[in-house]
Amino acid sequence: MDNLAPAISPPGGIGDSKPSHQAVLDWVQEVARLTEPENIFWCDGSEKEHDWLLGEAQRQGVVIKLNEEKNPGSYLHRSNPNDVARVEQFTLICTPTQEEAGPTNNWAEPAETYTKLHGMLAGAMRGRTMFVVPYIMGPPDSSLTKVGFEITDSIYVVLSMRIMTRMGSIAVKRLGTDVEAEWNRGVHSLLDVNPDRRLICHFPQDNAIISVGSGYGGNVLLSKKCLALRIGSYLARKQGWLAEHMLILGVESPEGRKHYVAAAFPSACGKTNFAMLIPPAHFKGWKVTTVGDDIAWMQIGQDGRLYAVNPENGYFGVVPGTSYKSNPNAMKSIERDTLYTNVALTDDGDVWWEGKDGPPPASCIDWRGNRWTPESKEKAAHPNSRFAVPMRNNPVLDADVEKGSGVPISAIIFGGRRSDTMPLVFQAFDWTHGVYAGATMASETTAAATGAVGQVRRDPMAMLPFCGYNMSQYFRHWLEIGPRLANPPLIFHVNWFRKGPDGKFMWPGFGENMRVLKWVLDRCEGGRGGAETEVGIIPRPEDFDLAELDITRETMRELFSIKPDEWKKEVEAQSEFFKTLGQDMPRELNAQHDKLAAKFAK
Ligand code: GTP
Ligand code: SPV
Ligand code: MN
Repeated sequence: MDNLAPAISPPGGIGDSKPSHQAVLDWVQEVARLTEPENIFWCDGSEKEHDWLLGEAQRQGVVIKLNEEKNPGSYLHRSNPNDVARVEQFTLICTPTQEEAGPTNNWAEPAETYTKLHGMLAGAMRGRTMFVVPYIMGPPDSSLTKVGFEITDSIYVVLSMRIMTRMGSIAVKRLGTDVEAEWNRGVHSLLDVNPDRRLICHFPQDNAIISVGSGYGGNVLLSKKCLALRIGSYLARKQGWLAEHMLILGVESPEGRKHYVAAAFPSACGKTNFAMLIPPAHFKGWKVTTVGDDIAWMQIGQDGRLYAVNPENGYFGVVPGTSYKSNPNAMKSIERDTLYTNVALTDDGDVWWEGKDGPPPASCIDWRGNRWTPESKEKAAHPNSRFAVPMRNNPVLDADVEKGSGVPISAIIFGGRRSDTMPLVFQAFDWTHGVYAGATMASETTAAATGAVGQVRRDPMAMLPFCGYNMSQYFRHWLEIGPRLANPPLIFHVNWFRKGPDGKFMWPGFGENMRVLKWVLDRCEGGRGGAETEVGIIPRPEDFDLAELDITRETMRELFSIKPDEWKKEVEAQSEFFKTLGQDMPRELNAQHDKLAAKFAK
């Protein structure tokens, strides 16, 4: 078999910054004995190291350098076509009992799974370099910040981790020499990138992750979904905080009043776009800033408010559909220093994707490496192609993104991709009802995970693929947080994706979502009113600013309509979902369900 990742030999002064923490050294030796790499590369995150690794990655064809004029400092990586998204069916939570993982997770017995993985990893890095990547998740001076080490045989992973996390000596320093300190052990090997030998395994009790057989995104950047969400949610429950699949944005009025909002939408349902929103002209003087675009870690502050930090240091964003029209701030962010995965390459070394501004190129190389023309049947860029870019490139990065104590959250928004049933926005009656709205969230599946696209499934709080323990316990944890907050955020539910009879989205979305955000803020400030419906509070026409927007009253009525026939089905589907969660479901949520069901039982 070809060696997918031949060893590299760094010159002196590169790859040799071995930490002194004994437990780290012991663990690395143990993994090296098992995987038998040709050499070990200790990453320090320096510029010098980065430059050298980029050279090697190009030499090996792992990345292609893009046209320096058009895309300074940017590169393209193509993953194996069998390996282009998260694999939920091969993602395992390995807790001592199945009960702890709960019915929404794929569970496996830890000892057996370790044995199986060790079998797969035996000799897996022969002829390869084993990289040791130290990183932290969270701002350097936050009490929530966690240290992780990822061992990998993929240069692409190293290059990506340097963008997505605070990587290198900063983590080694933070860990110090205390052998008792908490840190995450992550082991990744490409093996032979074979779907039959692909497993993403989490051992929450051991704060450990082992990922084999993939080279793509969330499967292998172990900091992200694996640590910050799956292991993170497990630690959060134990330690009394929240690890959520949420963007965090700041929004400032022309008068200088500022709020922060956190929002959970499932994968490829608009978090990055919402986090970088540019208000339409009518909202002159309003500013939206980004704290995070995918993950929020939140804790209760001394003043009884909820405070959020973004554990990440970069964005791993969906490329297709990104344009100066839909998301100018994302476009500006990726003008330089970007590592693309699975987009198309033009003959002049530029990148292209479906939905980019301007006409398609007459000819280019598609994400698989084949010649593509506008006549081709296949997409030039994979629907789940991604950019990885440092968050400092974002022109609207929030000033408090590095603040260790986090930013105070005024509102939490849940939302899914629903072509019917769900109104544009509603406010939950109270915390418990808000938890219910999050717990019963559903969304059409997207290309972010392998499998069918466009099927409605329950995705509670956008955490279905990311909650590292029993979902009922997770709901209980949420229910318990509320009363501990003297000043809890208000909770809302949105749906940008409702369709009209013509099958088109009724709401223009993107920047126009500012109008929804504005109503949310008005509610937080106790200003504007709303009307109570069966499912929550919705804005009355006079509460909702539509100035300078070309939309009919009829469409607005449709967007906010609560249709009893649709809701009867919805209530039924929610009830089916709760049944699958078993006996442990918090009574409060079942009570919420019964209350809602009664309103539609006619
Ligand atoms: P992950 O990175 O997978 O977690 O995705 P995400 O939630 O950050 O989604 P993202 O912002 O990347 O958007 C995903 C897709 O939804 C893109 O194709 C966007 O163009 C599209 N999208 C985002 N916001 C809107 C919106 O308001 N309306 C419509 N119609 N589409 C949107
Ligand atoms: C998601 O699917 O929610 C992502 C992309 O953010 S990945 O990191 O691949 O999970
Ligand atoms: Mn995501």
